[in-house]
This record gives sequence, structure tokens and C-alpha cells, in this order.
Amino acid sequence: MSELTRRRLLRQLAMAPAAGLMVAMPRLARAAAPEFALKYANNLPLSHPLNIRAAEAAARVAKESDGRVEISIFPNNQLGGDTDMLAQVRSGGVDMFTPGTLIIATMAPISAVTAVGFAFSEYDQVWKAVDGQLGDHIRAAFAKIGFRTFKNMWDNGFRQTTTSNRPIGSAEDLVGLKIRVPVSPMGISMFKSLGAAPTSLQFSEVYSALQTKIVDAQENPLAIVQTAKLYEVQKFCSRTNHSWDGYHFVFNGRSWDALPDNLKEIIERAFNEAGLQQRDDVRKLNETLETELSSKGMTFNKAEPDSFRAQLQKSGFYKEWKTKFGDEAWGLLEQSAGKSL
Ligand code: X2X
Repeated sequence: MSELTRRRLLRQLAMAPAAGLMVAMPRLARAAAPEFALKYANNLPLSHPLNIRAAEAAARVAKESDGRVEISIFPNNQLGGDTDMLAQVRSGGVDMFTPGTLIIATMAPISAVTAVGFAFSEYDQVWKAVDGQLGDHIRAAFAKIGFRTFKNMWDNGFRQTTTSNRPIGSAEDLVGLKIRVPVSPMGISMFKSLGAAPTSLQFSEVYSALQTKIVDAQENPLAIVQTAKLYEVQKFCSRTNHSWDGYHFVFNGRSWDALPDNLKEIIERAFNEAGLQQRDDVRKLNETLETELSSKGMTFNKAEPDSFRAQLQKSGFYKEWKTKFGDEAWGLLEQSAGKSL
């Protein structure tokens, strides 16, 4: 897509009515109503690479399908929080959703295996795992609950810890910290094991929960700290790198089955390729945002993983989750992470 087209698309996104943005460009090409009008919901701000690349993919689908498929994007929790969107994509109220690995784990627990604390330390390990056998193992579980999942996951990033009151340098600093985690047993279990006082909240509530001091801390990749403006309500950013998180692109199984094969191919190819570009965008952002967030007043520090891992081991965290996920998935995790946990 040319820079000009891309800018025009972004402008359209910015002007889109609150009820959801129609990716309108394709309709210009074809006067007739689309045969397949699909809804895609997500929890991230419009400026996040996930929305930018998804809008490009939707425009590509409209063009390549000659206007037969129109994908409307509902960003930024417009259709409700994660739990609501998950229920809607299950029922068919929306056709597509990108839940984070922890969010969809409330329906398919195996999804959280890729979020085990301090398993992955770099992207090479992550993509090898989720593009390979471990990813296939997880996607098979999604199929059992009626979802069709695109092969390429999209990136959220390595999660970092932000607080309003103190930097986190080692596990001890987490003791008693009131920290928000996503609505997920894994998030709660990990931070409880580390001695913190975690609370589950949907992402839609995070900014106001930090602003009103219901919690003092949260953990998310830098691209989210930036695009959701969490720097306005947080002071410290500690590079804890405690777990990797990504987005599965899930489709309601019945909506998917209703599409003819050639349109399925167009959609899947567009979103898989956009996903690879999005991975690149997020990696670059997460590498460069420290400077920008520092200039906005955040204080950064780096935490070493050793004390956290030791505490997780001591508390029985790894043992408990190995039993829950089973030997096969755990073996694949250890193999791709290149260490025994
Ligand atoms: O809820 C979060 O923290 C987020 C935005 O990272 C997810 O979607 C899991």
C-alpha cells in the first residue's frame, strides 16, 4: 500500500463514527452491497500496529474480493471488554476477534502455556514455538470450541511492569504490590506466586483503575503503554520482560464455513501477511519506545530475571502449571525456550 493510501486510510480511521469504522474504500470499487459483511472487534487503540495492519488487510480483502467481502473493524473495546468480545465471537455476534493468549485461556486453558513466566526470553524462541508444533497444539484446542484460527499470531510483546510508586528491580519489590493483571488464572497465579496482590480487570478498565488508584501497577508491552497512554497515569517502567504475549486471530467457525473457498483464501492470506508485518512493527516499537516514554516522564530500570524465576520455582508455580498443561505441551515449551523450567 502506498504511503498516500495508507495515510488516507488512517485519516478515515480517525474520523470513523463511534459505532465502528467501516473500511469504506472498497465500496467505491463496487456499487452493490457486499455479499459478506464481517465484523472484527479488538481491544486496542487505533494507533496500535494491530489496528493499522488490520485495516490494511481489510482493505486488501475488499479489493481482492472485488467488494464481495467487507470487514468492519470495531477497535478499542467499542463492543465491550475482552470477556464480552470473546462471548460474541463464540456466538457469532462478531465474526473475528483477536484475544490475547491469556484472555482466550479462559475458554481454552492451554493457550496460556506460551505466557508462562520467564519461559521465552527472545523472539526467535517465540516464533519457533507458536508458528510450529506448540502453536498447532493450541490451535487444535481452539477448533474444539468452534473457532477457526489463522496460522500466524500477531504480536503483543514482552510484558513489562509499570507502577505509580516504585521501580521493580527484583522479586522482593513486588511483595504486596497492588497490580492489575488480565482476566486470567495464569496472570493471577504468577503474580500471587511472586508475592504481589494481583487484581483481574479487563483492559478496557485499566486506565481508569490506575488513575483512580484502585491499583498501583499494571504490566503490558511498551507499545500498549504508549498507545493506551498509560504513561499519563504511571511513573515507573521496569523492564521485567516476565512473559511474552500475542494475539490469536480467531474466526467464528460458522461464519468461516459460510464463506466460499476462494474468499477464505483471500482473507487468510491477507491477515496472515499483515500479521507478519505487524510483528515487525511491534518489535521495532518495543525496541525504541523507551526513549519516547522517558521523555514523557517515565523512569526506566532493568530487572534481572533470576530472583523472579527463583521465587516462581520456590512457590511451586512451574510444577503446578506443568501438571495443568500436560507433559506434551510443557515439553514443547521447554524445547522451544531452550531451557528446563
Ligand atoms: O489486557 C491486556 O493487558 C492486554 C491488552 O495485553 C491483552 O489483551 C492481554
